[in-house]
Amino acid sequence: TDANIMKKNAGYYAAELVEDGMIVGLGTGSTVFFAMEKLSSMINGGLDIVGVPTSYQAMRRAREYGIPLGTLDDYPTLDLAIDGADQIDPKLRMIKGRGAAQTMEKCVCDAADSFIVVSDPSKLSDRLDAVVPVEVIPFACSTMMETVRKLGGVPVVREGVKKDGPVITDSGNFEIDCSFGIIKDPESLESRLNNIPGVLSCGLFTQYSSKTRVVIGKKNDVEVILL
Ligand code: DER
Repeated sequence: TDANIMKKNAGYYAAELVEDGMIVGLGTGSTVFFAMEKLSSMINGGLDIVGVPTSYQAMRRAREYGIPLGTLDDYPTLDLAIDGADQIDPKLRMIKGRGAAQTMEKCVCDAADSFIVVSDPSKLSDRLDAVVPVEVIPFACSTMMETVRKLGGVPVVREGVKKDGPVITDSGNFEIDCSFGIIKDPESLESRLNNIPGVLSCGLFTQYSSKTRVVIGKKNDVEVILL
């Protein structure tokens, strides 16, 4: 499909930014998979890298592609992190977490010198108004949802599709999808959500714009946006 062609163009372009000897954060989601596919053939061609996966799924897929893996524990700082996003505004602030992996994705993004976001035109928006996923320990879930309501949000526990009951994240917690409508001050909303007791992370990524390059896959090429 056209969407896959655009994702593939973005992913392949991002992979070609990876240099020999780099430690590379590997994000979660369908677009990053194309970057992994390209890295796999570059590794067959002699590229020597270590990948740090952001989820069980990213780890599994990287293994299938033969990408040597390490952990954030082994490599506390990374050269590059390649990840996807759900919504990106003109200041390169973004919302992530559709895949319920944003907690470890944010750790890997934070550890990286440079953040490469692989996406397609559908992710770009003049303002942030997408659902904000928030990972919370089950113990605190109901109280946290009350606090989200007081912040003007509508919280919904993310339910499994092939599992009865809530989605359980790779860290064993719940993911709460919070709708706020148009988010006028994403920085302060991110810190308010982060500070709710029991919350591990939220999908607002507003602190990384200066080290971010957004690669927008198009049908025949890519557009790279940076501040
Ligand atoms: O969950 C995430 O944060 C993923 O990166 C997601 O936002 C992007 O997934 P996609 O590349 O399949 O759209």
